Amino acid sequence: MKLFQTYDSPFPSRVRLLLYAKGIEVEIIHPPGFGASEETKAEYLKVNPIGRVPTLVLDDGRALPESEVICEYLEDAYPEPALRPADPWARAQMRLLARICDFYVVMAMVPLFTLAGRSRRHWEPAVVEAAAGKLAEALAYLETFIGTEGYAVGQGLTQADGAIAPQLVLASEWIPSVFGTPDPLFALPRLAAYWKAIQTDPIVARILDETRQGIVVQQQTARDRAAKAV
Ligand SMILES: N[C@@H](CCC(=O)N[C@@H](CS)C(=O)NCC(=O)O)C(=O)O
Repeated sequence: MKLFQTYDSPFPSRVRLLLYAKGIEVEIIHPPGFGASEETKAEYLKVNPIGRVPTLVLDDGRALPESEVICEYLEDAYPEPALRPADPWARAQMRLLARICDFYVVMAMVPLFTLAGRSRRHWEPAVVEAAAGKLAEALAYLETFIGTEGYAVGQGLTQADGAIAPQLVLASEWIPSVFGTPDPLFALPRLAAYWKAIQTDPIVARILDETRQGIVVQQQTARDRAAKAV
């Protein structure tokens, strides 16, 4: 199998968590037209018409986009070890936490991703403040539902940890460092305790390391491109 992905994005990280936990080997491919490349995305759109990462491509060529759908496929195709709780309520909590990330946390960060790609003179403080406020609201939803036993749900790794942890790198590390805003986790003690605990899980630690390094590479590439364009 092949995984088209980039290391800075939280969505493929969520898929890699399952791959690592289940010991599934895949070929990792940086899609043409993403980040380091000058190519357009035309070639990649033939693989995934949505044009986003990740995409899982099976050995027979069938391609599956969308991180949540890929995770569910991997769970069905490679059930052991399970990263989906057996208990229906716990399973619903896992899906709820992942959905909060996809629908509210990421959406709150989008204006900041957009600003970060533009020169600082376009960074209107009101836009930054509004986005930081929306992000704090979205993280407060996670605060309500997050588990208190070291993992997002129950006492073991689930798909929810893959959805949440890479987004907390962006929300709690990258955004404060780039925009000088306070760490939103200061006001969210349960989520802060979760964040501290989950980083001690070796598989989560691995995807977080990869995410942090991916962000550094992506930022350097953006700076190099901006310098070339001047
Ligand atoms: N709903 C999608 C979201 C994927 C997504 O938005 N990926 C971003 C990177 S974070 C992307 O590929 N954006 C297009 C681009 O960077 O050109 C999923 O869960 O896979």
